[in-house]
Formats: sequence, C-alpha cells, structure tokens
Amino acid sequence: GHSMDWTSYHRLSDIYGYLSYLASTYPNRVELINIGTSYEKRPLYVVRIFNCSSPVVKPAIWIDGGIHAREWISPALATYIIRQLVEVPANAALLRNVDWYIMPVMNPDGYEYTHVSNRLWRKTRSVTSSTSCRGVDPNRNFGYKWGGLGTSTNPCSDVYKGTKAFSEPETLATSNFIKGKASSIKLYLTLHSYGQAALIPWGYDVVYPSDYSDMLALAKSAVSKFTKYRYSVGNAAALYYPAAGGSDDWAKSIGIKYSYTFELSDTGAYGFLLPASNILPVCQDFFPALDVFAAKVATLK
Ligand code: 0X9
Ligand code: ZN
Repeated sequence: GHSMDWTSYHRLSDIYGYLSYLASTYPNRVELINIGTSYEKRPLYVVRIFNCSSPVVKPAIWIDGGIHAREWISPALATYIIRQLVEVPANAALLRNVDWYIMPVMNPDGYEYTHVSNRLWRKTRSVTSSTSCRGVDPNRNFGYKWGGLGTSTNPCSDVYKGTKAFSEPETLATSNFIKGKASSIKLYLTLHSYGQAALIPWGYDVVYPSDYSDMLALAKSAVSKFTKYRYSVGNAAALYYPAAGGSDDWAKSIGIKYSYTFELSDTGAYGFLLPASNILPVCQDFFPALDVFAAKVATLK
C-alpha cells in the first residue's frame, strides 16, 4: 500500500509520489505520462487509467484539477478519483468501456506557491512584463475567444490573460496533449472551487451552444447523484460571470461535445480555505456522478 490519504491536503511531491507508486504497482491499469514542464521546471503529469480488454481505442474522459493554485479541493478530488478507479475493485466497470485521462495538478508552480508563500495565489508563476507581478491566469489563457470579457491585460490582475493564447507552458502542454487525443476524448471535466455549480459553455459570454440542451441534461443527471451537497447547473457566464479564454470553452471549441467546469464545495463559508475535514465528504459525494458520465461516454463513438 501507499500512505496517501484524503484527510489532509498534500504537497506536490506527495501527489506525484502517489502517481508513480500507482504506475509501478498497476502497470496494466495505469500509465503515467509526462506531457511537459511547468515554468519553474516541474513535470506536468497525466495519468491514463485503462484496462486491457478490447477495443484498443475506447472513448475517453478527461479530468483536470489544479488549474487555479488556491483551489486545493480540486487536486484532492482528482487524486481521489484516480485512487477509486485504480485501487477499488468495485469500480472496475468504470474502466470497461471508457479510458480515463486525469491531470491532478495542471498548475504545479502555483500549487506549491500556495503551500509555501501565499495561500491565496491563483495564477501560474511566470515572469511578466511587470517587475513586481508574476503569473498568468491559466483559465484566461486558453485559445478560444482569448482576451475577451472578464480578462485583463494587467500582469498584476488575478485574471491576467498573458501575452498570447497558450503563453504558459502549462496550458500549452495540456492543450497539445488533449488535441492529440481529441478524437477519443468525449467529455472534458475541469475541477475548480468554489460555489457548488456545474458550469456549461459558453463562458466567454452568455451564449448557448446549439447542443446546450444535451449538455444540460447530462450535467443535471450527473449532479442528481449527489446526496450531501446541492449543485446548481447552468451556463457559465450566466451563473458566474463572462470570462474568456477558459479551458472549458476551448475544449468545447475543438469538438469535445460535453465540457464542464465543476465548482466544488463550499458555497462560500470557507471558500478556497475549505477545511481538510471536508475533503472526504466532497469526494465521496462526487464520485457516483462519474457513473453517469461514463455511461454516456460509452455510448459515443
Ligand atoms: O473564473 C474562473 O476561471 C472560474 N471560476 S473560479 O472561481 N474557479 O476562478 C469559472 C470559469 C467558468 N468558465 C468560463 N468562464 N469559460
Ligand atoms: Zn478556479
């Protein structure tokens, strides 16, 4: 076994250590893929979870966490999902017809910075044109409607969009990897906090894709699995605020029909500072929704 747990929030080295452990312990179920390097030269890891039954190429689900550094419940849930899929035999059915790509920490530099320097840091840690302000908002840096509403040209802003779309090594590596697999990835899920909401594109403005009703129906059916926490479901720009350059919009724009941002617990009492005693309840509540997503994706060619 391994000492990873979901009763506290973990440093990046613990998370990466757990991923390596899983890959070496379960080589026929787990592949650890290094998709690139962060600005501060940390590796960027995607875990592929699969089983070896035919067909060789299955429809896949992508899940990422840790786009925003301070949203600690997000990497915690992503690693919990990895653990449930890999180490809990009762969940084997979830791998039968679907492959999983899970990136628990897309912004590792920011995540480490929240542990050692500034708990409420949000962005990457790249050097900008400002001598005093670092970092780009990775969720304003994706290449669809980049630079639109809800973004800033000011490097000191928490929603700084960067100098161009995919200026950040983290968003560039992630988007390149997803593009390479885009024909198999049928569902894109990105984990954030907070607010308890399932947000549906488009988020760049209050605009609805032509297949919005399909996206809404699946999201509603997924959150109906939750028993402890109530989530609202709706258009991202309407429910939150218009914000361009988000990863969800970009995933939708490249043809991934089902693309969602999940804003996890809570609704604001603790906000980003969700106590560690909430990690397990949030994760246990969320996991059954993956049955709904996997069942849908299994039907998609
Ligand atoms: O503002 C964001 O990036 C997300 N909220 S957060 O509090 N986690 O920062 C919402 C993003 C929703 N999606 C788009 N606007 N595209
Ligand atoms: Zn976020």
